[in-house]
Amino acid sequence: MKVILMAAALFAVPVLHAQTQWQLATGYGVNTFHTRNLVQFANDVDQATQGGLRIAVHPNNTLVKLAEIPKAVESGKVQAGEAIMTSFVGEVPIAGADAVPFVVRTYADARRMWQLQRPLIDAHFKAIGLKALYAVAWPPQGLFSIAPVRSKSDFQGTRMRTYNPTTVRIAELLGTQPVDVPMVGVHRALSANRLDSMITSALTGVENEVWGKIKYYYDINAWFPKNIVFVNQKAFDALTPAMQQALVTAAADAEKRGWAMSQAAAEASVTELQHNGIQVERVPPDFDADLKRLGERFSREWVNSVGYEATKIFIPYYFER
Ligand code: PCA
Repeated sequence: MKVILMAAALFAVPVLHAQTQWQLATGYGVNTFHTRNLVQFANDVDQATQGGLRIAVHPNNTLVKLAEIPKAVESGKVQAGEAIMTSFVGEVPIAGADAVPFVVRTYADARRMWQLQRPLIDAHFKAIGLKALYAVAWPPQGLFSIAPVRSKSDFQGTRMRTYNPTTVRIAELLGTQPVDVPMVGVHRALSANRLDSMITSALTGVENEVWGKIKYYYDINAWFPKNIVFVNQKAFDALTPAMQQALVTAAADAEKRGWAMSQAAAEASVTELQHNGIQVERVPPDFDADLKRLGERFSREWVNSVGYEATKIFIPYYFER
């Protein structure tokens, strides 16, 4: 008995402070670079707080489905989440800025857009009880198709995979039928002949091994959507100041690391599509002009729906370089 008590006392020594355990839900798969980055972020927090704050990452929609993650964190059902920023547009219209087509064309511009968007996101998130930690861009969005695409009319009577309000509106403007499919379900939807085309990153094409069905990838470089990692503000406020600081520092590191991972994946994945027999092409000039017109129309609609705040991003973005 004495021995057991001594052993218990020995084990008790390292626990100097109470441990906080958080659940973090994400809608993306384990192997996606966003999730790998997130797991490293959680490990960094664990180390920096000496196990004081443990974040359990639940990938692949297992804890909460992607579309429901914002509300689940707002209500405190889970303490933290990662979602594509456009899943907030219903509550925070400015969150859609990074999915307006043909505005951001490079990673440098995507970073600039995030710098302009961040103060607005911080303010809106505060109002809904959230704290933004970091955001990382997906690689640029291109057009995948089973059949060659030469003009807008090729989309008539076809089905396009969508993943957010922007892709739904684009599908409508192209005259194709939107089919909502989560990223992790693209392979299955293609195998079941439910899709003819989709706009997403080359990386998402690679991770879903789309080459069985998809024959063409058009590098239209349409936009750079971002994922955002956020926590319930009350859960954050309940941490000790040292833990809060550790979390914010680890988030800044994760943001830096994530953008570098994204850029590396962007280049590698286009090559990988080619290696697997997908033709990587440019769209014909006439169709390109149609796409740009469609993008302009989308921008006008977006500015109109967001109102004055849109100018706080677009005016400095375009005129204060
Ligand atoms: N992949 C995700 C979002 C953007 C991207 O490149 C998806 O297709 O759902």
